[in-house]
Amino acid sequence: MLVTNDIQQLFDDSHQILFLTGAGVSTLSGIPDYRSKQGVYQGLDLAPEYLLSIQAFDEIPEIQYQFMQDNLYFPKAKPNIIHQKMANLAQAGRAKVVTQNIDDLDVKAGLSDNHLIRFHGSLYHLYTPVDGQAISLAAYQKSLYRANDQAKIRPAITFYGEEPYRVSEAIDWVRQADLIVVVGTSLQVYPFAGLLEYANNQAKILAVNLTALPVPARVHQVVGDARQFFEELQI
Ligand code: CNA
Repeated sequence: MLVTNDIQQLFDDSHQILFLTGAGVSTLSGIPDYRSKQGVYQGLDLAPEYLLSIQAFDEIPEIQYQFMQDNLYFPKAKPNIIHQKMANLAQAGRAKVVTQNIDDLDVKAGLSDNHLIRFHGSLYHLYTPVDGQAISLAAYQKSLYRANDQAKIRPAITFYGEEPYRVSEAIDWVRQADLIVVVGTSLQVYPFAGLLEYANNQAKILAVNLTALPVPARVHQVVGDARQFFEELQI
């Protein structure tokens, strides 16, 4: 049992719930995370922080493109019970979500920008930086380069070395929350990992993750499977 009576009570009593999520909410949908034992970062020849950097997009774009095609793109993946329950609560006006995920599964579960911040963008928004033109996924899957002029295509994700999206809005959402629930993230990537510093003194903070996290003492940690947690949670 991961959801104790006290935890259920916390959800029942809260009006402004904020979920801060990472790759662990999508593993159940068949998308690997980065840092687990089966994660994408295992066995790489290049440092992942370089491979997924803006510098690598400039210097080794074809290697980066192949890596992303092979490891990050899962266009057929479907949202799971975690995305669904977060979306239900958001649609009832009781929750918002700030995610590091770039897989669009929260959008597929029904969330839109007024309840969702995709802090690291989306793999499925593609464009040519040279002129900002939108490119289809089908075209990008065929080639890194636009057919008519060979302009380089990129996804609108936050590469290492770039700024995340909607940072000040995310900070406001953290400040306004009375319950913050961190789910499925190793909290290794900044500035996302620093968002908790903006939590209101009265806010309650929960972290649900397979492994224990380096978080302040005020955070109540639930070490376990997020799927089980959301199955047990009555929301
Ligand atoms: P991470 O560093 O790979 O951490 C994931 C965490 O989730 C780990 O601590 C795991 O133990 C935990 N975890 C995995 N499965 C479960 C589960 N079922 N229940 C509970 N916990 C679980 O990934 P982060 O999200 O922390 O790192 C941030 C990066 C990863 C962001 O820039 C993302 O864009 C990027 N990423 C995104 C996706 C995606 O969009 N689905 C996939 C892989 C990586």
